[in-house]
Amino acid sequence: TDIDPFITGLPKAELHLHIEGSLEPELMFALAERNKVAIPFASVDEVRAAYAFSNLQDFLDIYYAGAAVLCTRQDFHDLASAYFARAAADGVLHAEIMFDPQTHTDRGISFAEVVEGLLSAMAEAKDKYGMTSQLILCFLRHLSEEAAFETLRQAEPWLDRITAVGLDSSEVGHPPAKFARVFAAARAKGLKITVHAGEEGPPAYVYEALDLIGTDRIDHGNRAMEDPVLVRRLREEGKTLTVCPLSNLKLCVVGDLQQHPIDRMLQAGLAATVNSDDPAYFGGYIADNYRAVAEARGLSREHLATLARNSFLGSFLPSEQIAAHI
Ligand code: ES4
Ligand code: ZN
Repeated sequence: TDIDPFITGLPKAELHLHIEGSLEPELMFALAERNKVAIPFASVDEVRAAYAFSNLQDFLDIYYAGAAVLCTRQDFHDLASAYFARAAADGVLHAEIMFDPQTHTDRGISFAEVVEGLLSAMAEAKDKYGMTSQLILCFLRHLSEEAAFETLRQAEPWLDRITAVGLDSSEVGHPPAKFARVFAAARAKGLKITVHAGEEGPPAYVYEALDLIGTDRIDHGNRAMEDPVLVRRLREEGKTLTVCPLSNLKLCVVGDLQQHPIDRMLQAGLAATVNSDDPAYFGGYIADNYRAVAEARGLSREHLATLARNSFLGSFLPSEQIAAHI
């Protein structure tokens, strides 16, 4: 449609992207072959057919199985390199990349292998596309506090190249409070913080992310809309929400995109952004996400420009670089 070039041409930052979630089935097969890792699928078509999820856990089971083909620094480089090419084509000028070290270190892959592969692709993206990027190390919330502390210890030699820490994986039953101490330790090391909250979990988890962790951003935040007091708080604090419409659809956080809250979030004065989450699994990259809500919710170009502007305002870039983008 005629909105496509407008969306692609909008300068955008991607703030919510799991790099392991950008593993396309074709690359999954190529890496399975290269590393002699067995995967429970016979073909690329069979992989795509398995991508029908009824909730977050359904997805996570397949996402962690897919990540098993990632073994070497070259694999992580190739994965991120493919993402950056896709993001550049969508008009992304800055990308904040989440990665899940525990998914790999628990299989015997070293932290160094993961992070060095990502960093080399980030340097390449700067050279090739002029795209800036940052790393967000995510702790898996279904694992223990002690395991998160151990991951933070492993990251120590790279902390000058890691911008932030995040909290992802199975939300319900693993409230932010479980990780308050490890986030305090990360903050003391100068790291920014972003927490998945209110995707499937209740508004209480969003309060915990704010009150017990002091998070800089909320990843998703959909269910905050159930609590008017919380909405007012998020507005007054100018807290960025990294919303992922196609993810919300595929994980049944919303029944259909016509019910997506993105425009109600903007209407409420929230600093909402649009992002792709796990694009290889959810059927689209960032421009697809903008297009999907533009169509389903009838967003104007002004709304789309506000979302894109919010992405830079909510980024972890230094303020002078933010100013240069808006
Ligand atoms: C995730 Cl959509 C989502 N939610 C929580 N954790 C995740 N890890 C990767 N994608
Ligand atoms: Zn996510």
